[in-house]
Amino acid sequence: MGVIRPEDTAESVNDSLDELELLADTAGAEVTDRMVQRLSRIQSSTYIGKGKVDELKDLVSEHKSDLVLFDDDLSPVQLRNLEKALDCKLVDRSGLILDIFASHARTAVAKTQVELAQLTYLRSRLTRQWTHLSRQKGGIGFKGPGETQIETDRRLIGTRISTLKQKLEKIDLQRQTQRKNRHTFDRVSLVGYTNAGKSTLMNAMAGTDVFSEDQLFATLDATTRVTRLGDGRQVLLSDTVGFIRKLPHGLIESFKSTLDEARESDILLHVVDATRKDIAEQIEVVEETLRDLGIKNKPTLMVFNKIDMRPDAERLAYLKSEYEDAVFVSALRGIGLTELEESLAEMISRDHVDQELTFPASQTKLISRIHDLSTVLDEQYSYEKGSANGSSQATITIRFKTSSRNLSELMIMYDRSQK
Ligand SMILES: Nc1nc2c(ncn2[C@@H]2O[C@H](COP(=O)(O)OP(=O)(O)OP(=O)(O)O)[C@@H](O)[C@H]2O)c(=O)[nH]1
Ligand SMILES: [Mg+2]
Repeated sequence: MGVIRPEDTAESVNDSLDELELLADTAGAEVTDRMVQRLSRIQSSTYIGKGKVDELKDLVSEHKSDLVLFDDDLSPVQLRNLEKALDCKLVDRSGLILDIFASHARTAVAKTQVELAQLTYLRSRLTRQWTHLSRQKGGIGFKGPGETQIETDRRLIGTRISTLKQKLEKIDLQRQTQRKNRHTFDRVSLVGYTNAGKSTLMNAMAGTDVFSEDQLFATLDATTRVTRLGDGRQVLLSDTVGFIRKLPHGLIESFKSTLDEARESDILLHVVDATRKDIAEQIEVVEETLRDLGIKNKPTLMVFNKIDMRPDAERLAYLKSEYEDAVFVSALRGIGLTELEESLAEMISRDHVDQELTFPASQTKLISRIHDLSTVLDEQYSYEKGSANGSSQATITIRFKTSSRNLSELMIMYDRSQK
């Protein structure tokens, strides 16, 4: 069930419903029919108009459907009223996405993040009359925590949420330490719409074996690997979770640990499925989600993927003129990967800056950090005659090249040492 509001076009709602159908397919449901309603005002009690509810009920009994999926998020009251009126299980878009995340979570981190997102979603839907949740047992709609939490109340959920948050904070700290230790490499993250081919590209570039599948949200946790580019330079490449329209906010927040990888990288590779007809919208959704995550102003290379599938020639020509620096690849067939690596290497060098610093040679920590984080171009010691007692102080002048991100860390250290 989709709704066309005055600000929507019928086409965009249709695209969104196509995607809901893909989501349903990924979750293991078979779609028998779809319905849309043009609405200038959302009905507070049932979201859609009363006449439409009756039509929907007829459709449900005609197909003997087990489930109605709503493309928009419903309030607890709307959910309850509709379930009652339709006498059928109801899941909204966020609920469905959470469900897929729950069944795809493999790693401990992903599982923790999904559980947190589910409970946040659940808590926002708890009302005094929340018995309808018991109907969502089995099949689509809350596997895992949803089911086990049914008998608990808000307070218990609250406690569990803080436990999970603490657990994730601990993981964040560990990951931060790990990331610190591998700072010398430039960091590149693959971002993009779900199913664009990020994991396939990761596997092609870094020789990894990340699970990739024609499914939405195949990847839920970050994988990072050192990879060597054509010019011999080594970078850290990370693959991470994909984005989608109307991604539940709680989910984004819960996935902070996984998305930190992108947040802290030097360069983003924005992977786009060039065969999609709603390409512009997918790009927009990714850019918007990145902004929501506070990931702004990162040097980004656009990578249009799946060119082996012969995307529409007109669209391709448009993309080439609109995104001059973009590369066109097939991650699956290994087409265009050399060009991709060349463009990436060039971007990295562009992001690197020359810097010269002079400070007392006794600052050994700063010296070794500079060596860790940059390519040292020149290093000179000089000895200045000290004052009265004739002691001399050694000064070091280092010239080095590093990424802007590493430079800011070094400058903080340098400024501190000057005090
Ligand atoms: N024809 C073709 N298919 C591709 C290409 N790259 C990826 N695919 C297919 O597209 C589907 C999705 O690929 P993934 O690498 O899992 O995509 P992803 O962006 O990691 O997706 P999520 O992790 O689910 O967000 C898989 O079936 C891939 O085989 C390509 O260059 N050409
Ligand atoms: Mg993936």
